[in-house]
Amino acid sequence: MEVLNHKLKMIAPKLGVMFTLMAGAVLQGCGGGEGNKRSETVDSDAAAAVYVPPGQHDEYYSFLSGGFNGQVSVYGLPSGRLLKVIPVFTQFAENGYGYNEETKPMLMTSHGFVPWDDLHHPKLSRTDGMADGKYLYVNGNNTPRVAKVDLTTFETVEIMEIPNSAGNHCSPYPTNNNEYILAGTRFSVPLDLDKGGMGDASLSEYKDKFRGSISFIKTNEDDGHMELDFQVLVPGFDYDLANGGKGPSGDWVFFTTYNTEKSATLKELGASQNDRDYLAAINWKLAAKYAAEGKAHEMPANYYHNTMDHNSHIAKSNVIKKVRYLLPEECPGMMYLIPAPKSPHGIDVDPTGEYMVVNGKLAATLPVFSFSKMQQAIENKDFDGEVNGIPVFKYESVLYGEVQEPGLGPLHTEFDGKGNAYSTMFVSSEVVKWNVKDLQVLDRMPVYYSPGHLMIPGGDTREPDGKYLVVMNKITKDRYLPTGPELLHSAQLIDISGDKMRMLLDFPTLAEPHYAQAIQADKVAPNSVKFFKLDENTHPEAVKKESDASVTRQGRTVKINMTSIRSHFTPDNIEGVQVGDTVIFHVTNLEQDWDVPHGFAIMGANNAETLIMPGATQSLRWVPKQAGVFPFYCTDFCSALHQEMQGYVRVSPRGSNVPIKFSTGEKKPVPPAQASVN
Ligand code: K7E
Ligand code: CUA
Repeated sequence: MEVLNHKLKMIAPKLGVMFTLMAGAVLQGCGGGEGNKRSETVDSDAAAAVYVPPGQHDEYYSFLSGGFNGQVSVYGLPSGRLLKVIPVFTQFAENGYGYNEETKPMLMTSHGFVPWDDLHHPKLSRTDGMADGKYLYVNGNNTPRVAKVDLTTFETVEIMEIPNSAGNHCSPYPTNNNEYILAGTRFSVPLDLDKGGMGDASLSEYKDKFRGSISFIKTNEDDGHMELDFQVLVPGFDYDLANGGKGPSGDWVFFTTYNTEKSATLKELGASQNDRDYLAAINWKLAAKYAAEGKAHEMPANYYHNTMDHNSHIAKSNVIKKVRYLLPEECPGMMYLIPAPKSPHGIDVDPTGEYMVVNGKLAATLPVFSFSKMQQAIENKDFDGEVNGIPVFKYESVLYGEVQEPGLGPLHTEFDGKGNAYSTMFVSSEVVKWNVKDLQVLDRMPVYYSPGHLMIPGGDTREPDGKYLVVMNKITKDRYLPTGPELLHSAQLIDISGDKMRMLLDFPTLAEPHYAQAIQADKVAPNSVKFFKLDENTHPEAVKKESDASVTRQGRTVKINMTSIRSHFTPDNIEGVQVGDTVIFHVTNLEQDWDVPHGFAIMGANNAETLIMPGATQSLRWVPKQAGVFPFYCTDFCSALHQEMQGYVRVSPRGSNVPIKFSTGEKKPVPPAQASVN
């Protein structure tokens, strides 16, 4: 979006000329004017349409990406209630994710510990072309990664780094039965096929040395475990967005490309010289077949694959040293290029799988390509040359038609399952409804302001649930009470059940939502875990009864195996710690009841609290730098005596002879002192 905004400003005068004859209303959306009037006349029954009475549940879960906060926010629809924030690529002080010892490995990469990313696209796992409510896959854009959130716990359980990639933007796209999760590079980079990874090259060698990659991540049907099966090394364009086919096109996945000029500098100009860029079509099934049949080469690699163990709740990192790759020029029939309007953004495939909509953000029309015509063109070898051995179709031979005057700056499209498509217009600030068959515009809804993605529950699946549409806007300006220079981004909920769109609700969102997904609540809610079973806790430092709690010293490390239950920690009095020791609190929450986490925090710790779910064990590291008696306490108001849920650690000067000693309560005998220091 950052590039886009600027690019649009640059070409705005040209577009202005191009659209002088267009309906005035279209151009006014952005800055207010006509548009505002319609919004001010929100139907009087709009409130009732989104009202979920206290104590009742929403009809849908929606998962909004957090963009530059590296998280996913979960909202109920239609109410717009915020239900949860799921940390994925970002440390989350609120619950200790990325701060406590168990979750730190989740954020390890070949670049070291990377506690942040830019998360754009949530995609639900699929069965038979429909969201199945098991997992949510998301991409990390900046340090290329794909993560998996388990929807029984709403926790991030797997993160895979993507080698040979830079700017993992067209990612992650599950195929219709989750066979593969596809992830493409945004930035091409010079790949060193011998030594592996990125090579050293001059930017002036861009055209010859830079390449993109599309990663094929295989998933295990039983536990969803990911594995990078192979990559396809593609020409050195920029790859923007992707989407999988369905039905007849189910074996295919489509990627928009820009900078097919292969310009290494000032891309806002350099990447806009050609009138057309490409929509890349890849037959993933054929690619998998080629890879299985020995067409793949192997190169060295170095990437992390981090997984969270379900029972111990401990994440482990696995470093992988090889990757297989295919070259399109060696794999006939695997990849084709469709000329598309210059610098296209979103690519969206309709529910029937026949129509591919290319959202050419700089284009005056919205082209819709036909999958059956593409098949025909392949059969007739109806090509217009090739690029790096990849056949290029003639625009006309694969084009179904163009939506005329759709609006300005089309970015993304979703479908309602009733034959209609809805596209966001970034520049003219509107959602435009059009018919997929006759390509006629049916309705326009001004939105506030400058929409990016939009989402209809199931709108990217075989059978959308065409009742609501959520549009995620980039600019908030005057929509809410001002909060200084930074405003939360705004989402708007639109009723699409009738012929005309109906604006229902504005709600603020966290950081910058790009894409979102939604699913009927009954596909997820019944599987939601209420607490972890203490019996099944395999954490090696778990303490399952208070009498097993202990404090032990090993050299300069003091290990505190502690329990928490309403409303005390065992032990709550600890002595014998010295300045500069590494103290690790392993806290097991003994509760076996829903919604009774205990938090643990200690004064001066250089990390965060950790919030321990019932039945789980979590570990917080603390290195006291001063002598004194330091309180620790439970941070989550868990009972009427929550405020009493506290304790002390005595820290003596380095080299002191205070023995290790710990207790809770008066009755418990103090265990014999452990071996003292050094
Ligand atoms: Cu359009 Cu990253 Cu999907 Cu933002 S992207 S809007
Ligand atoms: Cu435990 Cu508050």
